[in-house]
Amino acid sequence: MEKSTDKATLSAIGNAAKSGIETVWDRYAAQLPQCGFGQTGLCCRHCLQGPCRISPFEDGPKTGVCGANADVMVSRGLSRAVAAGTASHGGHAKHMAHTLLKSAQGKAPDYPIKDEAKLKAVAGRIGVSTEGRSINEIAADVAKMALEDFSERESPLTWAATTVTKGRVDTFLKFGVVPTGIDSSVAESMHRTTYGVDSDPVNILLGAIKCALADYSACHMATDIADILFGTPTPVATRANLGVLKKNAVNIALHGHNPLLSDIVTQVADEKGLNDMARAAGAPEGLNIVGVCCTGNEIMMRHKIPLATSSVSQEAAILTGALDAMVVDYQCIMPSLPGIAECYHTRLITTMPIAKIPKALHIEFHEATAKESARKIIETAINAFKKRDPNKINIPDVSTTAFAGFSTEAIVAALSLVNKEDPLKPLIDNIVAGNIYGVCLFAGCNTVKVAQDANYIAMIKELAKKNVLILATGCASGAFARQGFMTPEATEKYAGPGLKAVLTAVGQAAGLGGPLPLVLHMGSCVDNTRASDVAVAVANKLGVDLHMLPVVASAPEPVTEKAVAIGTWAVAAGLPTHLGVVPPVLGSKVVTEVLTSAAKDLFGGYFIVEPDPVKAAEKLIAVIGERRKGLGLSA
Ligand code: NFS
Ligand code: SF4
Repeated sequence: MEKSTDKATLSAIGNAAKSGIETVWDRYAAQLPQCGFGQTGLCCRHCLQGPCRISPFEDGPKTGVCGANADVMVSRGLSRAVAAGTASHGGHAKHMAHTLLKSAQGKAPDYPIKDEAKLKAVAGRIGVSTEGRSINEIAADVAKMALEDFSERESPLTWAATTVTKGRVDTFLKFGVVPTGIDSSVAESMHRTTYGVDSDPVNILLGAIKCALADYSACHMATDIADILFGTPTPVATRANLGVLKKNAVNIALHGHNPLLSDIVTQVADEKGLNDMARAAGAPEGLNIVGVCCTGNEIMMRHKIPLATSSVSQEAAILTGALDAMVVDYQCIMPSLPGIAECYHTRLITTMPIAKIPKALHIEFHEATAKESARKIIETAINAFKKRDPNKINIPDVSTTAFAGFSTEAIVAALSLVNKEDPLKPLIDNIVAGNIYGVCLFAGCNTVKVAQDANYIAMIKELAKKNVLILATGCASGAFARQGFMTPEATEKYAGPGLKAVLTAVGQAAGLGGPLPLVLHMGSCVDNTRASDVAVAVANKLGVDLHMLPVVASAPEPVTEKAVAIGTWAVAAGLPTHLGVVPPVLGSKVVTEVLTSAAKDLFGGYFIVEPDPVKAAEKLIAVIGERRKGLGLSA
């Protein structure tokens, strides 16, 4: 089994093997073969009469004890995955909304409003008046409206209704999938999938879509508030991969999701006193902050913080022996981390009351005293540095340049250098002319089930050659960053002639003296909504709906329930959405059919499940061709 295509990761895993330390790949091997019932979605533990399993063979049971058949089991399982994903993005967004409110009320002095223009733009969109009002008054109203989106309300969610096309709202209303509360959608999903409630698989799936649209709303809200509090990203050049760790610095990795933690630690790490303290401890280069996973994307875009690694290779950062502290908040943090940290001097620091791990050091992070908590965290890292074992240090000398920070606003700003009056026009004209054949948004994670990054690399080469514009978020960004695809050189090397010409024209107008990078880094997973914002703007300008655009999405190496939720809303938004790993649905013909085919009739979007990356790229190119034909463009 090939573990990774990335040299740095392989080097770090090599360190682990030499020292007898188990990694995620060893634990995966120990699980094989994985259970066939689970893989196909044919097991249920939703009540105490279970667990029940359905036999895929002729002679075994065809229902669980209560009578639930394969379609019910599979649809309920999928629906609960979407609900869990929504709960996660909802928790993240709510945390941001509460902090924005505290900021406006003067109760969170370390979170001043950094981007007033974004605040006013969001306020204008959701109907909060800005005329003659102070920034804090506006912020308080925006935060209150955000918080109102969490519980059951009579009207559609503000963050859904104000951010999609009119056509989408009509479609969602028609099929009864308009969410009326983020948390209440999660609760409703749990209710309808518990023992003896919804037993109609299609109805259960529509419920899952409704919940996924609540997930979309939460993601959009999280992005909006992150920009308000920390600034809307603009393009920056930084570096990616484990080689960004420094032998002569106190290395601190920030891992998890919410910039409420990582942005503050990054800000505090600039303080002279703390850097002097690091130097006094024996680290001539002071403090070196690096990112891991989505929070790494957040600080990469806003502060040029290098991205050490992401997703499936998170353990590798510790395995370099040079990481002094890994600081985490919530989501995608492997429970294995403290066990690995224990083999080194590394301190694993948890910060959130809902996310503790035995053997980690817990330093609780409070918004009211954010910088104080951040200082304590950094001091802990400096103290850990003193205990480094030089014999265990093995930092792979592998890193590459990566351009990041292409927010919607930054993309529009770059395009307006080409056409000031009508920034979207150059983009649309080039799509119409076929210089840009279509757009593919890469999202999601890395999984042990695929050699790390292999699917990303194979797919992007095929798509770029065919002039497909590539956007990326989340750990898809991490993959492209460390593999060197977020550079102008990659554009030169891999882009087809039309795409290269467009990226070069925009890059030159922006004063880069060369093309834009081959992959536009749009941020973390919640920032998938930045990509949908661009699609919505284009659709509105063309006077068509999202399901007609030559835009597709792909999660070639997905892992989490959050990825399932995002994939589901991408389908509801009208995007053909590729998955490179088969989700646990094959046990139900009905569910498989709805997701890969019937969904198209309802929403225009549908899932394309294809583990072979080259075939997947071919399928996406064919779909883009169909969409182009539908718009009367050359295919
Ligand atoms: Ni997205 Fe980000 Fe990464 Fe996957 Fe996890 S960090 S929120 S879920 S693993 S892309
Ligand atoms: Fe079995 Fe039905 Fe209970 Fe599920 S809900 S465990 S299928 S009896």
